[in-house]
Amino acid sequence: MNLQKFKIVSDSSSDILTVPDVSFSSAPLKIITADKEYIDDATLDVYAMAEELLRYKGKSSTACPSPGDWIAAFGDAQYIFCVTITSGLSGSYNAACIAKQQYEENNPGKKVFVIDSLSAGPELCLIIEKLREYILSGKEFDEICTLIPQYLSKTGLLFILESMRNLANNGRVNPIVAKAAGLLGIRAVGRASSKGTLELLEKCRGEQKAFSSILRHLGDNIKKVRIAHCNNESAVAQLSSLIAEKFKDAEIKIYQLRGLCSFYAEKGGLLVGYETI
Ligand code: X90
Repeated sequence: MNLQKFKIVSDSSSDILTVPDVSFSSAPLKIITADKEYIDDATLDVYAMAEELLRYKGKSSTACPSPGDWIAAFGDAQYIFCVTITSGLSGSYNAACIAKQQYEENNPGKKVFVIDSLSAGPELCLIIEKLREYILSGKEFDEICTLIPQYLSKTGLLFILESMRNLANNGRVNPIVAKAAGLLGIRAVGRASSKGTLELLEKCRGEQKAFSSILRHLGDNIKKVRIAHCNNESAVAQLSSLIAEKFKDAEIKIYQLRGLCSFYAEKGGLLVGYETI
């Protein structure tokens, strides 16, 4: 096996900055307000950004990587796995496909496999972990290209949001649906649909009801869980112990969302990526 031949690349919606043992680059998205532009890279103070955005009442938007940004992230690797945020809500996947075409044309023999996660955050994290596992176990590029779409059929994303203001203001969710999460104490529980769009499952009064809803929607056969939060340490700790209680053998990891997901999930938001057996 020649490890150096492989590289994993994702946009910053994966919240991942490094991958142990495997070459990795992140293509940052941008969060834009009238006052400033936040670049979602390793230097961004995500906690501070989420607090600032909470007070900010003006217009804000986001921008995905351009094909040129993606090509810069590819570097000069021979075999690249490129994981993007859902094409249902972002132009990132399209830009990555254009970048792939250019990169392969300009570098005969080099190959890029673009993976539309149809999701965001922790589900991308699981996909990237699986790619790493395949690469380290010595699988060939073509074999991994066949295996990874099969893996995607076993993963999913659930979420709990306290506000959908930024999602609605940027046309990523129907404003009527967004209202559900706008009321004090109401949590919107939802999932990434099979088309990679946001699907509301339940409106829950209070955090505990939202946790029960997540446990119910996780089903019965959970192997791995990745929970990411936007400035909500206490909720993430509670949810993770409830999941650990129900799924004794599940491997659970928790972490803080980075910029793009924090912008859309907003303060308090929780994203739950899972892998079923
Ligand atoms: O500017 C861009 O191209 C980025 C647009 C991204 C829009 C959606 C980001 C969602 C982040 C929020 C809750 C999870 C929803 C998942 C639905 C697939 C996370």
